[in-house]
Amino acid sequence: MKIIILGGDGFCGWPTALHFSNRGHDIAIVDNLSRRNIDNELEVTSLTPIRSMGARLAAWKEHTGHDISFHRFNVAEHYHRLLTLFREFEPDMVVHFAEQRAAPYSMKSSYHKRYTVGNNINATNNVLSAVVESERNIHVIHLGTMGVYGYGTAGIKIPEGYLQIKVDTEDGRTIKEEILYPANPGSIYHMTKTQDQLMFAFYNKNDGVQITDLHQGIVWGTQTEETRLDERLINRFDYDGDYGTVLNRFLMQAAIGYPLTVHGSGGQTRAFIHIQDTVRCIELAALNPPQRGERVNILNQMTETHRVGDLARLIADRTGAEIQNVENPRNEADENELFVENRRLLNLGLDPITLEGGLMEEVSEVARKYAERCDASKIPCVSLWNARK
Ligand code: NAD
Ligand code: USQ
Repeated sequence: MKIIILGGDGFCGWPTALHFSNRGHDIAIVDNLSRRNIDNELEVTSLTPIRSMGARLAAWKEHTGHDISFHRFNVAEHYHRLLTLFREFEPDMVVHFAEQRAAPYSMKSSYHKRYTVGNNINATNNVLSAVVESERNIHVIHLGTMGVYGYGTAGIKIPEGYLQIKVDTEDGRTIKEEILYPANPGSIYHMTKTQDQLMFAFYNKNDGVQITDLHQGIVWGTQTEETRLDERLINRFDYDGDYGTVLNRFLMQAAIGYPLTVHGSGGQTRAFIHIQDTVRCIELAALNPPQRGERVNILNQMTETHRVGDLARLIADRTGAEIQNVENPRNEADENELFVENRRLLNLGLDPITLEGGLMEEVSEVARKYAERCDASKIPCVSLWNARK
């Protein structure tokens, strides 16, 4: 297949590009390097020493003989470059990662809110518009989030995208319908993902665009089969208060002897998936596209759920790290249950990497190895959701 990876320099996009390239697909990466520029803005770097795109691609060619082309432009702004690429490269599939993905970053200030909304919504609309204008049958795979559902369960397992409802009519009949699960975003970033869902529903209904939306949980881990081949291919590892996600932060904090920063009581339950499984799930989605005319294909891309406090205890038990309950900077429930339906990817053949299995390997292979690169002053979360309360 010919595949364009939008956001292919990022944490999920880079290993996905290598995974598909390794399987013989023809890959083009698009990225405007905005994530690297945000590192400059926040005065922090990936814990792992990520190389320039040129060095990454040269190392990949050296190891595998495969070429990957790189196109540096802004998907949210440079519509005609995107359309031209669709026309000239003639992709069968586009994987769309090109969004600002950190909830804390999206809540820092009005600038960050506006940037996140403008970037994410325009990027998604441009992708869909260009697919239509290119007049090609391109399967769009989007990386969405479990956060579109909110983290409550209303007493049911969160279904894969659609909720079955029954509505009583005035003339006494009961109508059964399936609707998009009601959106309940907890940050500006998550809100953009709920708006992406509406764009997918519209372009799918109006133009028949074939779309798979993967509602992914929090990704942990760093390396995949391909990024491990050479240090020049290493994946990024965010640990700072804005971009670091909870489990990777705890792993790094344990490695440098920093008390694990549990927000509030730690009763928040979230969904998780290892980066190697992210890549496998995207491949499964690629191999099983929706048919033309079929509604948007939504799959919950997560393998386990955990309470944040339990994760901290698990890591503390294994590493001897201390735990510190810090005041929660976010406006979120301190306690929630989370039951998630994830049978669709399991039925397609996903065999998940478990936290039990992969945790300590991650601490020693990555977090301890690069611990001296950590700037501990960047660990606290300084983006306050509830500053006005
Ligand atoms: P990331 O920030 O590491 O990667 C995103 C990449 O997209 C970056 O390289 C960035 O430079 C690029 N990009 C952003 N806006 C762009 C634009 N307008 N034009 C061109 N390139 C642009 O993020 P990630 O962790 O790889 O996440 C990728 C996707 O997966 C996101 O959409 C995110 O919402 C989703 N996701 C991530 C996680 C996670 O835990 N990391 C979990 C669930 C869902
Ligand atoms: N948390 C802590 N301590 C920390 C950091 C976070 O207790 O040091 C808590 C947060 O308060 C929150 C939970 O851990 O309750 C998860 O936070 P996170 O930063 O790991 O994840 P989140 O903000 O939800 O965002 C991440 C990705 C995002 C993706 C989302 C999937 O950055 O792109 O969409 O995970 S999900 O959580 O399923 O919505």
